[in-house]
Amino acid sequence: MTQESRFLLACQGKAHDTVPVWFMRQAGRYQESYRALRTRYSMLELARSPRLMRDVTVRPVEELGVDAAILFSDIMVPLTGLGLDFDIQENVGPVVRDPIRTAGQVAQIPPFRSDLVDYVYEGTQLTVEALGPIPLIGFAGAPFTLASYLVEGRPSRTYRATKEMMWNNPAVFQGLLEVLSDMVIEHLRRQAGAGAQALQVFDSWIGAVGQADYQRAVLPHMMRIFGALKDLGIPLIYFGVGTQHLLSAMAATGATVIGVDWRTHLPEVRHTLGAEVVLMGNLDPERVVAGTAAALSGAEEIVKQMAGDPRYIFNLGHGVPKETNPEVLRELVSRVHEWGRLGEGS
Ligand code: 1CP
Repeated sequence: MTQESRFLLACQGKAHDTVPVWFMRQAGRYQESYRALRTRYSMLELARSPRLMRDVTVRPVEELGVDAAILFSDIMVPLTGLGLDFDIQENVGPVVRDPIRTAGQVAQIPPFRSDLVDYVYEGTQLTVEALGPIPLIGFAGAPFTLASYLVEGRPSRTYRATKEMMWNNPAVFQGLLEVLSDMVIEHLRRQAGAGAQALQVFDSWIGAVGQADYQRAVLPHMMRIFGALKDLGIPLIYFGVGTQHLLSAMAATGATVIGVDWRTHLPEVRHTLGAEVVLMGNLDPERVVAGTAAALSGAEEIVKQMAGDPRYIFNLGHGVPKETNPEVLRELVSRVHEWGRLGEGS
């Protein structure tokens, strides 16, 4: 009998041996193996090759001993299936050739053609085969976070053009979130069809939106997305940064797991959201850059507060920074497993 994954058991609130751990951006620049590959291939070349995708996805599992893998891709990748042109620029991030600002541009976006990104699903299948008992998390960007890149044209910290569209052209903004939501649903369903055992929706920049605007302009789309994935019967993770004011609404979307950043106190989030929802987080990513002592002291505090909670998964509060020493992450994984065992009931 194969050992059941502690990550999947925690997602279901079922008994498991210790606190599961994985890291957002566990594949990336902090790894020597990734930097070596990037001298030969661009980020998008890696993400468009099923075999390279598989190799990059599997490596952190081998190197760190984490309990889940996340598909190596990017939230921008499926936009190809909407006929939208973008690039991932060195030290910048996603850049969109023709930022979307008008009703005409939104009306011209064709329905999502998942066959144009079949390499994602082929890579998913290859990766699941290679991972064996370790589950694979498929993912997509959430409509607001995707819209922020499409409307701004590049990474932004104010989201000014996106918010202007939300307030000044609500019908256009709603139309855009609608086509993006359709894409997200289909893209995630195809990853599940190819074997992904859990799905995560990254709404990284949603924390910039106020509570009332979230309820009015974004929440209906998120409810539609999670509602449309429910019949898959696999864990659905919803993550954002700076979301303290949105957590109750996020938990009402139908997501099984809520990922929270380092600003929140997890026992307080548990108290607010109740016992049913699975919580994931939330070590300050800067702690792993600061070194082993800072990482372990922060993690020990979190794990000792949450161990014994059957619906808890350890992660950082956001992605692994590229300046991280992999040795710190390796040590972190083994200590979280050790502390998590102490707290588990039975
Ligand atoms: O090689 C490179 O150039 C490295 C940069 C890089 C990497 C490693 C980008 C450009 N994307 C990725 C891979 C990636 N992106 C993964 C798989 C790796 C893993 O997690 O193990 C995932 C899940 C993403 C998702 C993603 N892309 C998000 C959501 C997660 C998050 O970090 O908030 C976002 C916001 C993006 C956009 C993006 N792509 C790349 C960068 C540098 C950014 C952020 C730009 C910004 O600051 O706005």
